[in-house]
Amino acid sequence: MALTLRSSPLVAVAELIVQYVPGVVAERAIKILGHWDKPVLVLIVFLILLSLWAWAGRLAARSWWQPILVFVALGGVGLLAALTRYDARALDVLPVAAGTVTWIVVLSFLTEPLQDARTETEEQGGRTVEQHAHTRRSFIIRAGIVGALAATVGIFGERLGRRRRHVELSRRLLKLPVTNPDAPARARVKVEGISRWKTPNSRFYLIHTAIASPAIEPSEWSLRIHGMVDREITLSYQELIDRKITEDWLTLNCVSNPVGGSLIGNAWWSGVRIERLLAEAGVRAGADAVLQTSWDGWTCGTPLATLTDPDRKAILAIAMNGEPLPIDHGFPVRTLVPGLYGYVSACKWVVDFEVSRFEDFTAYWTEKGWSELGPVKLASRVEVPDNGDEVPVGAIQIAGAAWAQTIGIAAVEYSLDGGPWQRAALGRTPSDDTWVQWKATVNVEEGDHRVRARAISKNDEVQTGVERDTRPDGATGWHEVEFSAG
Ligand SMILES: Nc1nc2c(c(=O)[nH]1)N[C@H]1C(S)=C(S)[C@@H](COP(=O)(O)O)O[C@H]1N2
Ligand SMILES: [Mo]
Repeated sequence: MALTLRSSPLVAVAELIVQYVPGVVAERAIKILGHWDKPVLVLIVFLILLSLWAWAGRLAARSWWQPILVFVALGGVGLLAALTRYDARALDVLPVAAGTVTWIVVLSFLTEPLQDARTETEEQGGRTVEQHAHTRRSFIIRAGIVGALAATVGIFGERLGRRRRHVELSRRLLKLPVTNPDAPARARVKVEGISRWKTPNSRFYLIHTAIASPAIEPSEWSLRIHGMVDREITLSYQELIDRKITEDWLTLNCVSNPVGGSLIGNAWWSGVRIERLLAEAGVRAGADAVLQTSWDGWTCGTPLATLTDPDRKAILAIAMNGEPLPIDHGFPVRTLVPGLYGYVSACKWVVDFEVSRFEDFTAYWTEKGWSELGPVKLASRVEVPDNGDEVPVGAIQIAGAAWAQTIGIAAVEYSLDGGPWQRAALGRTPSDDTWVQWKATVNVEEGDHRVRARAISKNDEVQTGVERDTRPDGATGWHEVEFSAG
């Protein structure tokens, strides 16, 4: 529930059964039960579980491992059900795993006094009435503790999940005036194994400090623009989406992305230009930053100039790839600023814009030693082949991506086995704010090989080979991949 997955493993198992029950049986059940069919099915699954648990409890009297086997088998069924759903995510493993571990721990906690009593009985050849009473008492106390804990966690989790489910429903029912184009064909180099140019929402990396994403109803949301402005503005969600919506491709990346890493994605975003809002508020002279605050209290400081520059196209985004922002990506509204790392710009669940000066505040990450300004660094990576791949001898395709948002990529070069730099072919992107795919064909002989890449920006900057860590302002260095041909 805390993870706010769509439904519990129990429901997943019920759905799995629905999938495999023959049509006639299902029809008969629906005829008899009407729309109670699903609750009844869940109840049946639960009753079956209950009897299997009781059985596992009985087995525990004889051996410690037999009930574990039962639990693991049950967990296996839950896992199968959870992972075969159409919208399965890796995270769906967690509730099942947590559940299985809980069963095992709780059973051994409950039966421990009984085990102790049994060893005593075996040693002493008999038991007194007091010993029986003692065993019963500690068992009942433990059962009470477990029951109370389960109830608390259950109620708390349900509360937590209920809110998110409601927001998720509001989100799905929203009809926003946005589009969802496919990736332009010319942007794609079409090499097998390369990341998709347009990252699907479900594959887009996630970074946030909140344990559970805030669940915010659009009706509850507002953005306050204040601080060094002539007129304070408070904007409701409706007022925001009634404004002119602009749309564009943008590649977002994280300052913590290591060389060759995957904390980067490219999507079609829809939103409202920030420069117009700030113009309405009237930014006062002397300001050089906007301190953005999220619903969950996270903050970031964004250079004011990047928000007021019309060429920069910074937006308050309301949609990602044609859908209202996913909750985890900042629903209902987040900020996006081309050319800046997320930690200084891409505030999710954003509710407050304070026009200010960098010298007057520190934000969440700058307080922890990360750089105040976070311009994206010119970078590239090799995606095909992957580290450790086996490729055939002869001509093979190599490919990857490069990015220098707002500046643009002029060229990508690769070097095979430390040889001279060669130019790769580039995909043609609609703007300089997205990553660029590159590809080349190389000839490889049998044996081990390595290939590295470097990008050259439209400012003639050549990506540096100097290796630096992500902290404090982004990693540098050439990405190299090792593979073998045979
Ligand atoms: N509220 C909030 N917004 C946030 C963050 C956060 O921790 N909390 N992390 C930032 C960082 S470091 C990055 S890289 C981007 C990631 O956005 P994504 O999760 O949509 O990919 O969000 C930014 N916005
Ligand atoms: Mo980040």
